[in-house]
Amino acid sequence: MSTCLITGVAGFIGSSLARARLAAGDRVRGIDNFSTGKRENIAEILQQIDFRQVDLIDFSRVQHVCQGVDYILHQAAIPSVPRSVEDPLESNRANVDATVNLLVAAREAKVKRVVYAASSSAYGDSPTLPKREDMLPNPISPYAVAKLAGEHYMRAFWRCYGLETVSLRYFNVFGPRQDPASPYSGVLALFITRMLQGKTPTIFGDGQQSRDFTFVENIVHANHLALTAPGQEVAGQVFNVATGSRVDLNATFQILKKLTGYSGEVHYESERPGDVKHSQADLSLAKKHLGYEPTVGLEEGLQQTIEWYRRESAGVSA
Ligand code: UD2
Repeated sequence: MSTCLITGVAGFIGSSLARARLAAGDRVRGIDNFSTGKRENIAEILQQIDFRQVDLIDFSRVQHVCQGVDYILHQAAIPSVPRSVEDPLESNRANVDATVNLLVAAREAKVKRVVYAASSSAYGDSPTLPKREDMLPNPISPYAVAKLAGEHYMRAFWRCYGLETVSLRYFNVFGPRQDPASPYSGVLALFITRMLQGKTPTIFGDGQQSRDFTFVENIVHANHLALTAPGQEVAGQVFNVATGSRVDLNATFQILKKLTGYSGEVHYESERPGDVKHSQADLSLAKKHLGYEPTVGLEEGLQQTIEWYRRESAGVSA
């Protein structure tokens, strides 16, 4: 039985990974500092995991938590482009310093592999679509720079110390348990919860910006493949994880209208600084080396997500 450490386990991606690793028969250790994660995301699995409230900035505690660990799924981060534009120091601490601490501790503890939640934001505003991993990165926000720095550290720890690392560039992940409560929340969590409440969503810019929105189950699947693929296929590498298609925000709003039954309008405000215009993944590399194929498409993922938020709001008000 392997012990898998999940950082950011109380986040919506980390908590989905924890459930999947438990189902796969792993022993799961999870850490979170609750800066963006939520206790309720792990409430129902708390008895099955070894949870520790640890901040990755605290190096001696990170060293301790890595003892006896076979694999790490590193999800802990402070996401959000606009949040990083407002506070680049915070973004750097939580996304870069924390990652370096984890890598040093993982190497000392002889961890077998670290899989890292990298971001599609690394591509920035380069015009070519779809985005391929061999394109020159062009990050345009502090968040994008920080996540890209994490990737480079991953590769450096493979090259310099032989620690097996894999970076998965997630493209705009959404799904159940994603926090809709912050102005920095992902657009789909914000739109769905507002529209279910009959409140007007806001589009920043003209709504023609497009995203490769990826349902969280695809991310869980890719992490499983990244953990189990032979080292010679994946160590030191970066892979896109997405659906391979894109949809603009105006069209997304129309799809959500149909799925939620919302009959109101959308409000437009000026574009956010640091925002990327278009994003879409080329999945050839992930297919070739990980055997990755997306398993859940946009509409099906949206339906599952909407159902989850509906049930949550019914539960909260009951
Ligand atoms: C970036 C990354 C994504 C992930 C994420 C973490 C890109 C292409 N994607 O997502 O992979 O790392 O950061 O935070 O860089 N918007 C509205 N109304 C709202 C909220 C957002 O119009 O109420 C717009 C926003 O301006 C942007 C789009 O929706 O154009 C998506 O925004 P987001 O915050 O959900 O994610 P994004 O693309 O910054």
